Amino acid sequence: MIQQTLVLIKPDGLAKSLTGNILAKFTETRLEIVACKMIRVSESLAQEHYKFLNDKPFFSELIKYLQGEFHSRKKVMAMVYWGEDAIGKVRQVCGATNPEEADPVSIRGSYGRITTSGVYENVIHASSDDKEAEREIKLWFEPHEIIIDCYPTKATREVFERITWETASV
Ligand code: IDP
Ligand code: MG
Repeated sequence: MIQQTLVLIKPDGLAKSLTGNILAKFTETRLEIVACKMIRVSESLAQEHYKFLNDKPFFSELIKYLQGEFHSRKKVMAMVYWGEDAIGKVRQVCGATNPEEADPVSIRGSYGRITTSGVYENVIHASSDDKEAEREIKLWFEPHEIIIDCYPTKATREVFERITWETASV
């Protein structure tokens, strides 16, 4: 089945300069990147992303972690991978949630760690099923940021202010 899935390179993966290594590991899936951007993650976005874990004892640390509070740069790289069985293939390369238990050749097994305060710094996020992928992709991306039509869209007419370049390109 053709699927799309959300992948986030979390702040630890970016702070450790692992983007190239992570993308290289994903090339073996032969999936296609159909969207990609760098994001400063707000508290509300982090809380919405992980809302199903909000009763866990590690929730507040997890929100700080995703926002980059424990790393020098507050940023996350968000991507959509697309292709045959994308969700399972990406999860396979990603590895288990606990980096100590993850397959050592997986991304989390190779690069993840558990901090002394118990945060699983597991380098990346990957959607775990179709429903989660749809919710997460729609949370992190607008339709125009994705180069394929993965979910139905509708035209809207809204009036709002936006920031633009002060001068034209030369
Ligand atoms: P997943 O990322 O493999 O889908 P989830 O259960 O959805 O795992 O958990 C989301 C994130 O919450 C994990 O990636 C990890 O960063 C963190 N997390 C999950 N379980 C624990 C835990 O027991 N201790 C600390 N952090 C955890
Ligand atoms: Mg999950």
